[in-house]
Amino acid sequence: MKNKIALAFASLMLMTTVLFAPTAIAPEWPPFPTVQSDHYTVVGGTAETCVQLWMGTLALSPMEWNCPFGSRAPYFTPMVQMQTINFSVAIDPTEGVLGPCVVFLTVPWQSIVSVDHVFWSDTLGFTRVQLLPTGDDGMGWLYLLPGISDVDMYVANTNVEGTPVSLWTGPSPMAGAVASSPAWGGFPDPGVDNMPGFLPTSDDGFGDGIPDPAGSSVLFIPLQMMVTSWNGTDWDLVFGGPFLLPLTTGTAYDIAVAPGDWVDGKNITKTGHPWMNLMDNPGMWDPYEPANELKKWVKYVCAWSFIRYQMAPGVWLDLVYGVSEYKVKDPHLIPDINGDQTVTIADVRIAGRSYDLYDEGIPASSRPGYEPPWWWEDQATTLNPETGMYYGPYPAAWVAVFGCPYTVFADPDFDARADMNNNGHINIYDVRAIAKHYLETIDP
Ligand SMILES: [Ca+2]
Ligand SMILES: [Ca+2]
Ligand SMILES: [Ca+2]
Ligand SMILES: [Ca+2]
Repeated sequence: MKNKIALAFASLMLMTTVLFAPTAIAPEWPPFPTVQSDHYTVVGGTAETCVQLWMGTLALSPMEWNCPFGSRAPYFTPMVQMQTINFSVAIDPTEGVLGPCVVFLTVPWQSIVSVDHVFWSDTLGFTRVQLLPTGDDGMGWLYLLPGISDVDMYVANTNVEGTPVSLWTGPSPMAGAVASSPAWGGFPDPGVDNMPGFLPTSDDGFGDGIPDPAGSSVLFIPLQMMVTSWNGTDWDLVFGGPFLLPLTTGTAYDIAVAPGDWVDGKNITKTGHPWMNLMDNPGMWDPYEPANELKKWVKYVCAWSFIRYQMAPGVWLDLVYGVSEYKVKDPHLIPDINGDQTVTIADVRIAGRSYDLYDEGIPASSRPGYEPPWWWEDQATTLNPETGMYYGPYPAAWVAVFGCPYTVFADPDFDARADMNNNGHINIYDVRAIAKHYLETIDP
């Protein structure tokens, strides 16, 4: 088995080189000029994932709704992920019927900072999951008027004769039709008008049949996932490949259709929130007004999956994921870590409940007195009573050489939302960083 894995990993490394080559996405993307450019930070959010890695007929230990956050709740650490969003002048695709009502968004790839997390995997040992920009810009659509868009994404992902396929599913108006498009780099096809969920044309599978408010939006962020494992001195590439982030301010739903597989039927639903306060001021956005207070915050969500995604000959990945991102514009950034637009005692309490607790995957040397779990020394030969599998594929000799450089499990109740300085430990610094903004609010 060890040799099999080593071989598979070697071919994966070859394969990922190919997969990581940037590919042009959406050549017909409208090149409208940028009139506003703002920096947004993810103040809160979640990422839940179901993962099953296949090597030949060998199904390696699955992770259900807990990866890449192996031993703690799947909250994002605040203030880590960020990006610049460029806003175009408002366009009128209806030639005078509606007036200017669509703004095109561009996310320069150089500005994208995404997930970087270390956790323990029974299969791979200490594992680092990074989501990195591909070299292609993200792109999006923002609808300024109520009722002109239907931006929900209801998708079922399956595998047809070796090829992963995304299908629209109910209540999508195109349930059963293919959703993903090669022309858009695998993202759902926005139709011949190049605008997802734009109702006057209604030429795509976005939506749930209920028109959405002003400030509704779809955003495509092309990322690549890089999974590495710790060999004691460095991170070895395990596998990697494209990671699509199709985001909506509406509802996102995905179900994996993989008869006979562990992930069959796994599904997730997430609900976003339109751009504030465009929602309360439809049509009022003036991109040339320097003092405009609009588009202060937004909640984007994504639900997606890859079924039997081939990472290398004989190696497949089943992956179902749901993501939510609460993005706030920089001048309005406050530690509203529970996402209700005001810093209250509820935010401070999140830090209080987590006080002096440590995250998984932090360097053990930074944690005085840390004792690895009892099975650590014999991880290659000890069966995990919960999974019935060995704790790890690493030879026991590696343990003697490499020691236990990272903590294996998070302390129970560790809550990453409160880790303001992203050091894997909740302490007085974090409490103060939240409390000093007490009662500050984003919405006036
Ligand atoms: Ca369309
Ligand atoms: Ca809708
Ligand atoms: Ca709050
Ligand atoms: Ca901290």
